[in-house]
Amino acid sequence: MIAMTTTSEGAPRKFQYDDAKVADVKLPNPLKGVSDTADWPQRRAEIFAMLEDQMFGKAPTFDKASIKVTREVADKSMLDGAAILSQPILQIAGCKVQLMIVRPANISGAVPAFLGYNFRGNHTVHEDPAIALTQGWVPRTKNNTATQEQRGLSAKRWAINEITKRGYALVTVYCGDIDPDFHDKFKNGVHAAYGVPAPNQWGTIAAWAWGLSRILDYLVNEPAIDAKKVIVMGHSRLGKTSLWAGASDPRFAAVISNNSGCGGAALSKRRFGETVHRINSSFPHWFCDNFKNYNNREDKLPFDQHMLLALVAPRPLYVASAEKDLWADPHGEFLAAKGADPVYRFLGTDGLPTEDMPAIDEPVHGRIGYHIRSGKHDVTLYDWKQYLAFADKHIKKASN
Ligand code: GTR
Repeated sequence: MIAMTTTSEGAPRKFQYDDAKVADVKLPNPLKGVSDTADWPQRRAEIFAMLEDQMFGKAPTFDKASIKVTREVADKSMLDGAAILSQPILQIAGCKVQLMIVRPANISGAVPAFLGYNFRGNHTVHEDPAIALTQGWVPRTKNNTATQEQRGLSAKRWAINEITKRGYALVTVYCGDIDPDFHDKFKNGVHAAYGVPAPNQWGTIAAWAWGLSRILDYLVNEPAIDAKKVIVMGHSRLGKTSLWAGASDPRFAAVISNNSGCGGAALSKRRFGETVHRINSSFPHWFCDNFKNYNNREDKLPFDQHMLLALVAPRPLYVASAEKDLWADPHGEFLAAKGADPVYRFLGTDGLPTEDMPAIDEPVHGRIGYHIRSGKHDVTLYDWKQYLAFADKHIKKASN
């Protein structure tokens, strides 16, 4: 089936949803020129430089000593006493970044954590009225302003009870605190402090990823969090972000991509579902301008997304798809994980322990984890249960 739809520019486009019609794509070899593990750091740097220059854009260096931390409210008990909520505010490059940290109340030492952005404000993650209402621009709301009615709106996407019960903290931040998700030619968010980016400099996804590293700069000094065990997680556009954060910053202990699709875990060269041209037209601010050179020219890309995944190696990596999320190309997400597997194996791990795409709701949890869940584009309790089992296996039980 080929479905017709329109881009935000109004141009009608055809999108491929029939796997049988997708040509077998030839993927660049991530291990090109590598014969010994000692060769990998140089090859890794080459791959990183390609993705940075041609896709995400280079982010500025940052002096972490310039982060100022304030607290407007004291820590507070949450989840009927089972958890503690703290909400430090970080001043980063002129932006006020409000953290929401929920940690288990029964553990006094530092705990491993999941770090991930939310789409519409910390107050949407749980209905607790103590959670600060987001102050900046918010999408899909009246006057782009957060309101009390939105409390807990996205709670289903955040398994806070399960996360804290299992001995992990959740650290979440509204992505718009770092860069609001609309194209204003880079006048707002952290871009404002650095000027309009050159064609090879950071778009919004790279800015969000950079923001996650700044938050990690802070977490290193946060006694409640074991900063060596921070798992960066994101859904959809924020899954593209978690992958680039994990690729850019080796301090992230593990990386989770939930339904990240085009520009995330899905192979671009397959042109299945969302394409490079479409994503660059609908969201011209997400990637650097150089990426637009590949609009309708995916065959010319010197890399594909399996190489983004390989940049996480040998750290634990989880790629999750959803059966009905064809726009994100579940099969292409699996094939990218499979394409990263040789690097994981080369570096001495079990990689992705399956040749063939697993059946629906049958996860595999090697050093690369993968599942395709029944249902649509979303983050569900099922997804979180897999991430927790994966984190228990690869992060919690691992020694520092
Ligand atoms: C869609 C976009 C996808 C995905 C998604 C999301 O509109 O085409 O690439 O990122 O948004 O973030 O929910």
